[in-house]
Amino acid sequence: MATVINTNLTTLNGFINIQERKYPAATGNLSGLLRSVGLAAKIVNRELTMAGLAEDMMGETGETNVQGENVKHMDVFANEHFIAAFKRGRRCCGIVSEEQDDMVVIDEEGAQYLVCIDPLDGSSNIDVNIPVGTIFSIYKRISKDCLVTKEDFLQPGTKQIAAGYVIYSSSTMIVYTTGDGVNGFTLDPAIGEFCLSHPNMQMPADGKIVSCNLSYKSEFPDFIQRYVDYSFEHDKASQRPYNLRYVGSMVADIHRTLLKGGIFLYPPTTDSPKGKLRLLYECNPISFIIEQAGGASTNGKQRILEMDPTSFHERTPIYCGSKNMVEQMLMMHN
Ligand code: P6P
Repeated sequence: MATVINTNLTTLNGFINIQERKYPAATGNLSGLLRSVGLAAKIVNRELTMAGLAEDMMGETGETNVQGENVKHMDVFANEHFIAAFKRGRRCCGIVSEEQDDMVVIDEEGAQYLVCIDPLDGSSNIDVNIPVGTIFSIYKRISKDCLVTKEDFLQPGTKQIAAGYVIYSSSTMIVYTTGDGVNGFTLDPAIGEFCLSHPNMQMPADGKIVSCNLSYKSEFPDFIQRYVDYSFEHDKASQRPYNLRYVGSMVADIHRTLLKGGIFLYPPTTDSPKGKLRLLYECNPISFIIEQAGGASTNGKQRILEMDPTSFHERTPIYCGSKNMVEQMLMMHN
């Protein structure tokens, strides 16, 4: 019997080309920027898989970043390689990174796109081999005939052109959206390509998983405490108590929520009265993906995507996931 050869391999670059052809006005610049993400993700992935063997890649640099967090060697590595990839790709006019106090201005004639990025989120988990991620958000600049400005980065999340994350785990994946659904690509290290593995990802409207750091429960707003108590009551008809699953690495918790349904909660706490997670390069990109996959994402008062940012590193509470679970939670508020 003839060998059946599976040739319908869709690589990330092939998919980007297909998507680009859907838009006759496309210049190919966004495609080039997305390819830069793919390249940098492969470089970071290679280093992460060997970090335990390269003595100078584990642990901390001894510095603290603008967030006041201890900087890990891999944070610096990821930050430098994503910035270098965007500069080499020549489609980017500016970058806001979790690892940089101020914006990175790139004097690239004609470049229309800017990137907000968390190069390596959850890096405190690297030394114990817990999944970590890169989170990115792409906007079109609004300023003209000048270098990129602060206002270019302070657009609401609804203006995002694209957003995505890389999850470095048992397999390494890129999950992203350009506003036309969400697609997931798994890295095949043997051929060095991200291959389409999760086309048109849709989040279940209902879920049975709650994801939050319960050690802060007594500090949560009342409505969140009520919702958490509701989630863990025994009620067979509504399949409660829900399961508690919390990795403590946002991309890992969000990826599970996207695939299995559930709700992810990071409310304000005493240490983080405005919430811990950053609006520009964590909550906005994650919220764009979640809404594109049919879920919901709110700060308790409004859609995360409708918030008007006022500073590069501002934080926000975030409650996101399965649409019906988020609605149930908001009912506790009202
Ligand atoms: P906590 C990792 O440090 C991070 O920024 C996110 O990836 C994660 O969701 C959150 O913080 C975990 O915070 O306070 O529960 O350790």
